[in-house]
Amino acid sequence: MTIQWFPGHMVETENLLKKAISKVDVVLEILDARLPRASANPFVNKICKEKFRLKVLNKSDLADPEQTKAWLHYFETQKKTPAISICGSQKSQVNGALNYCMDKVNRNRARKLKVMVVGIPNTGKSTILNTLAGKKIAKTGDVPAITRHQQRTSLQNNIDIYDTPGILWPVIEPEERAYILAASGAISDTAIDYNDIAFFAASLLIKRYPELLMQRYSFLKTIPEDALTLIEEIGAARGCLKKGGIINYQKASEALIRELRAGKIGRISFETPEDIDHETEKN
Ligand SMILES: Nc1nc2c(ncn2[C@@H]2O[C@H](COP(=O)(O)OP(=O)(O)OP(=O)(O)O)[C@@H](O)[C@H]2O)c(=O)[nH]1
Ligand SMILES: [Mg+2]
Repeated sequence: MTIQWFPGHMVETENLLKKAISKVDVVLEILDARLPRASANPFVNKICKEKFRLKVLNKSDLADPEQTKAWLHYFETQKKTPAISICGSQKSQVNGALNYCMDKVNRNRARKLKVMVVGIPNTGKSTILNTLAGKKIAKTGDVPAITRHQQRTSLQNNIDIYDTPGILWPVIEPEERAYILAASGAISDTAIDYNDIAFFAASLLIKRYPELLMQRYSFLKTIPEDALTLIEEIGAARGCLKKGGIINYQKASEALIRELRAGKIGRISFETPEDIDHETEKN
């Protein structure tokens, strides 16, 4: 299975970024802390080679803190791009990310410094802009592709910050990456089958976070042996039933994904740096 969800405004944004990037001083690449690798758009890598770029692992309040630590260590060992983890609504943390960049770039204070915020959809780019501005300038929302046009805001200290629409790429492969992105909410729910996303998420939770599952779903007597069993148990307990008491898999899947995305099951990371090591070993 491959996912194709590349609406027209993403093509326009790619073209805009290609042109605008040469005039920018700093790039804040906003990643999702729960999926720092899957949420990194290869296009950003390509166009930002010559720019000072900070990888910002946002939504760290939703991610497994141990894994976020491991990811920051991983990026440090890569030495290509500095990385920092933040929660996008926390002013001190967002300012910390901007100040980190200010310390690294040679700045002519007479000229406005241009900071561009880029990344895939729904990683919190506009939230970060609003936090920096101290007021709601950009529209935000928990579905992908809220921002459709670039938006500039002037901050104090002679800084201009540019929010941009989230961009994906034409064909998302491999399958696991598409599932990770979908489970996080970066891909439109219309582009991929909900049951498939829930199956993927349920398998991941059983394998990596069984204790959190048992805490959240106190009706579970034992750790479910597979994804289907978990979804069925959730469906039965939450009343996601069709006529005759048959499990409504769509509704049960939606319940699981909704709670996972909202952080109700706990702080969960969808991938770890070890996954990369294992892939490297296999190749
Ligand atoms: N828990 C949590 N939620 C966040 C954080 N940052 C943003 N959000 C939420 O994530 C959702 C997406 O935020 P946006 O700022 O609209 O994301 P975006 O990257 O601008 O999305 P597009 O414009 O669609 O590309 C919103 O519901 C935000 O409230 C964070 O650090 N933690
Ligand atoms: Mg936005």
